[in-house]
Amino acid sequence: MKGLLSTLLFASVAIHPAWSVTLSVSTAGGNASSPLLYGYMFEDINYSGDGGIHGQVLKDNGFQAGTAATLNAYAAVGGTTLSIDTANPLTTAITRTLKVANPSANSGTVGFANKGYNGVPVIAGTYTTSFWVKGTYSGNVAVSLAASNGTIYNTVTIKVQSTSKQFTEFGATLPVTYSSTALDNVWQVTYDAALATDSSLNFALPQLFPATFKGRSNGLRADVVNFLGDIGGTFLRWPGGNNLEGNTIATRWAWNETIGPVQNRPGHLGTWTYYNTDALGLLEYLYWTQDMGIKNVMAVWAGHALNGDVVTGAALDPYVDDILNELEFILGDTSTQYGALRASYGQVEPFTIDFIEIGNEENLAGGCASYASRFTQIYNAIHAAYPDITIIASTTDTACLPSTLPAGVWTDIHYYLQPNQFVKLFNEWDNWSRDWPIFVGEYASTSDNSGAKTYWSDLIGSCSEAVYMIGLERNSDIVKMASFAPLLEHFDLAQWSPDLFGLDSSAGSLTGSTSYYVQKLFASNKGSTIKAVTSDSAFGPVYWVASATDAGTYYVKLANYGTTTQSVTVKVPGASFGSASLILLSGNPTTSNYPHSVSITPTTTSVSGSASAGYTVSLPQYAVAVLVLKK
Ligand SMILES: *[C@@H]1O[C@H](CO)[C@@H](O)[C@H](O)[C@H]1NC(C)=O
Ligand SMILES: *[C@@H]1O[C@H](CO)[C@@H](O)[C@H](O)[C@H]1NC(C)=O
Ligand SMILES: *[C@@H]1O[C@H](CO)[C@@H](O)[C@H](O)[C@H]1NC(C)=O
Ligand SMILES: *[C@@H]1O[C@H](CO)[C@@H](O)[C@H](O)[C@H]1NC(C)=O
Ligand SMILES: *[C@H]1O[C@H](CO)[C@@H](O)[C@H](O)[C@H]1NC(C)=O
Repeated sequence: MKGLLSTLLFASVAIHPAWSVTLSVSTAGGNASSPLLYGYMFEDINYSGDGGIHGQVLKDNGFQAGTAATLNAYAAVGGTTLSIDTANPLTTAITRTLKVANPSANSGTVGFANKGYNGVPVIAGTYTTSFWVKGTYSGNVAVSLAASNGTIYNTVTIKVQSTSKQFTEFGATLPVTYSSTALDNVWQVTYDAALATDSSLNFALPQLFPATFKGRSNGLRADVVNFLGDIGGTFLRWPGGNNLEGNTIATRWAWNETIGPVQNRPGHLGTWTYYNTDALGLLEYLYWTQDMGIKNVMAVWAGHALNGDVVTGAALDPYVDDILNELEFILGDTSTQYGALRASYGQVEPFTIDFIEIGNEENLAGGCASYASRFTQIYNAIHAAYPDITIIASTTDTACLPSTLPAGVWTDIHYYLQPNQFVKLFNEWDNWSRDWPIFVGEYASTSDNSGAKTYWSDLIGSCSEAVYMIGLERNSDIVKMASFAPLLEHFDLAQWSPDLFGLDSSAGSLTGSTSYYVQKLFASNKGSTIKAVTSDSAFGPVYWVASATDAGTYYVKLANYGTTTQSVTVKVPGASFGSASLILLSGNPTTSNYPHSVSITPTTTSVSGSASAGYTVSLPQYAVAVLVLKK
């Protein structure tokens, strides 16, 4: 029954008779389009934070998970014996360190390696590296990037004078001149065993960073942020997602455990089955958005964990206070307790927060019944202290919301669907109350039309997202923001697929899915006003939206959700343009991009024609395109 239904749905789309469409774009009037429409959603999932966008590339560097398996990220060099030592903690947060016992001969070049997240990236550029060591040693220590067969790519020598009394930190920059496509490169520390008068040395919290974005210490990978920024999004929703909520109240994302020197951050078990080091913490998120010049949509914990536990009424008060402390840390001046704490970490100037989302998907996992009261309690506290911040409720479901939403509140809705389901939602917002602003905080086509889970987006799925996004943009007077999710995955360590883009440890592995290119096409080519369009046929299989900038550039977005090529003619009566170009994403409908195998990317061609006679373009099956008309 299910199979028959999806066949019928598919057929109804595929046999549409139109082979050509003529659109006429009005130059007059139009609604203002939300300037923030296309942005990003981020949480640490599929190693998108640790092992992904965060710059630190050594795995289990603080043994935070506390399991024996964390030793698997390490390898002995020169016959040493490695063990996890709890008797020599670095700090009260980093309680486990690596004991490196010399071989019995107590001579030779010895040490240990860290294998990173399925390999350490070796990409030409300047790395920074550091480690703590305890134990008596006086002499040189070499820190290298090496192939798994022992071939050294680059080395830096550090003079180390350490004692058995305490941990001392050593660091260096490491210029890397070679890029490697291998997936099993390592970072390694080697030294002369004869110079270690103790039979072992303890190493703690080793760190390795490729070039970071804007050169920040404990920063983000510059290559990953640049790849993200290429999309052209306007905001970042963080730190979750389910990873904000926690599987239990105890494992929620707790802002105050993610700040300060990394050796003071204990990390926590994230929602997505692995331990987060929290080296990507509150300040790192704020630098991320500040350095990219995008807005914060910060989510705060709303008294509900994924196991269904909720905290309400007076019991919620301490958590509301905690949110106010968090906001004081971010926004307070240095005369405040938490503003002063921020300054003590090197950031004197307060940050800017424009949007706060209260919880995540509070309609789910037993959160609905209590959300109205939890939302109201948290809203009242934040709004009283920060009336200019726009507050977002994490569901549009009226059953879970206060009967009257306070003026100015936006609501968030999420969709993980099959392609045909997205196409059916094309006009979802057409009749929505114009007084009720919408944030589509997560969406992605995650399975094909038979229901089979997609591993990595193909053109059919991405085209269906484009159809849905055209519906969003047509309604972007009230659809204020939208963000695809999840954002990023480490290809070898993913817990959820598909994601927007991904990487592995090899050079050149950053890979945009077909959906990445749809996001980029849409975010990078948008006007400030939505223009009325008349046409000689109804929507489907071709969908469109037109917008114009104040300077008079017109963008006509097009998607062909069908199996036959469509000819589309676009006229803009009364206008005239000096150039017309088509940015087209097309290819085999069921093809996906993979690392080192990217076959579907946009192409740009110029289009002949005129505003009055029209510009005619050809849209292959499942193509997504933007016609750009410039004065
Ligand atoms: C070791 O691996 C590197 C990198 O893959 C390679 O260039 C080199 O030829 C290998 N050396 C040996 C001896 O196999
Ligand atoms: C963080 O705040 C919680 C209260 O929400 C408190 O129990 C905990 O001790 C704080 N952690 C640190 C490191 O200050
Ligand atoms: C929106 O309202 C119009 C006019 O009442 C109606 O024709 C149309 O079907 C509605 N669209 C949706 C998607 O409900
Ligand atoms: C502007 O918004 C109204 C709904 O408030 C809608 O009816 C109209 O079609 C929109 N105009 C354009 C050009 O999108
Ligand atoms: C991504 O993570 C989820 C949640 O941990 C897991 O269920 C899924 O199998 C993972 N996906 C892949 C492709 O590894």
